[in-house]
Amino acid sequence: TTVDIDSPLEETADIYAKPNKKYFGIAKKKNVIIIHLESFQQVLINMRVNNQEVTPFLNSLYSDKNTISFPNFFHEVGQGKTSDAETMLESGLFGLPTGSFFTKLGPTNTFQGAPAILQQKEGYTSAVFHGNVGSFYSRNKVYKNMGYNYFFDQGYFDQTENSNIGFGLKDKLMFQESVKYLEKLQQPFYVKYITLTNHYPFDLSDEDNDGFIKPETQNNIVNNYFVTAHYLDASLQEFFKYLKKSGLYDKSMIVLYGDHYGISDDKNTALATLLNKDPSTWNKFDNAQLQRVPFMINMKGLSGHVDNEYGGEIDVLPTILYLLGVNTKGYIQLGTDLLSKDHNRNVVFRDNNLINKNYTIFKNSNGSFDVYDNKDGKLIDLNNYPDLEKNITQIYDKKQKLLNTSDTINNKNLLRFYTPIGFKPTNPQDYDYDQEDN
Ligand code: GP9
Ligand code: MN
Repeated sequence: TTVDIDSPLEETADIYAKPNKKYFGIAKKKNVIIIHLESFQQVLINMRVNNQEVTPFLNSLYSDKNTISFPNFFHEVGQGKTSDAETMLESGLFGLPTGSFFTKLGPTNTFQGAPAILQQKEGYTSAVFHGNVGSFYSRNKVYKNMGYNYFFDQGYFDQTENSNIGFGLKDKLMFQESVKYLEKLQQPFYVKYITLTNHYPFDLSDEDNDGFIKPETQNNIVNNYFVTAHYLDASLQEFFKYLKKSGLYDKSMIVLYGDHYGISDDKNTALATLLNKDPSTWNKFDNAQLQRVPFMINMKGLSGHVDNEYGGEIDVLPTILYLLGVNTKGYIQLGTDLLSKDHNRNVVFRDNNLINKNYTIFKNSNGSFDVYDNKDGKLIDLNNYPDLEKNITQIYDKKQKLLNTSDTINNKNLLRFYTPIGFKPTNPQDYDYDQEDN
């Protein structure tokens, strides 16, 4: 069989947004610190429970004078959750419709990954910090294919009897333990912290709770979610304190994003009571609104504001690269810079449903569309708006093609046949951090 690389390439060639001069390169040669907020939903920002702020530090960061915040930013993962959020961030391609990209394809596929691009174009050193074992999601293999210089997994951190919970090291300890490595990294660096404590089933021991009183909905998972989110928030506050004290803050751009929901749709009616919404009228429109996750860019000197642009995880890589002054022309990346005037404003979920500024759009199994007006959450009778239906069909089909193209590129490992001009293919053998390869 022949592998048709040309057609996916042609289909993606027009996905390119002209950089916004105001932002292009404003973070050039700065360190980049990505903070992956595990299971963290935007709804937590500025939320109060029992008269306490759930996430006081992130709230302050959200409206900080040096932060650009995107309240209309959505996760776009399927079953691959964390792994597929990482995939979008590092590769600019979507994760998979079923299963985890990291587990299924990450160890064998060719990437033009963010760490490799930044190393080659701007001389960045790269590293990941994560409190779980390195073989989880095959990260120890996938990161080599992405060009990560270092991977500090659980084995690199001091551990005591009580230092782990759930999948691994508690977030506060992960940040603390990372410092001894971070300080030795060659600058500029591109590092990613993948937090872990705010993960289902959201367990936290009492000694790690600083007195936060959890809500009392009928669902205990929902109640506990607020406790671990509060803990994650406090761990970030400590880390920022360190960054400022050490002086690293002044030389860095910090990017925070939530990877996916923490509360699954079937528990959202319990959440509804805390949002002063009526659980009895809760529907798929409401579920879709809760797929918002944080996306914030914080940097000294950045003129901060809340940017209401609609976007999703697929847009993170081009956004970051543009801020660093790296043009992505010639790279197969399927999102667009959120700060560009050409940004594509239709956000596609991994199940192909859509959301944009005006509408939340679902395709039914019989082929018809359910379209909700974002203004009032009401279902629109498309019989009265034939042009709208036509327009939505076009957008849906275009995004379906985009997801299919991404799947083709990934499933057939097509990037092994395509190297952008000026990019040197990544050799996983150049990297050695297989402390426990199993
Ligand atoms: C595991 C962690 C969780 O190391 O990243 O992954 P998830 O269950 O959220 O996909
Ligand atoms: Mn996750």
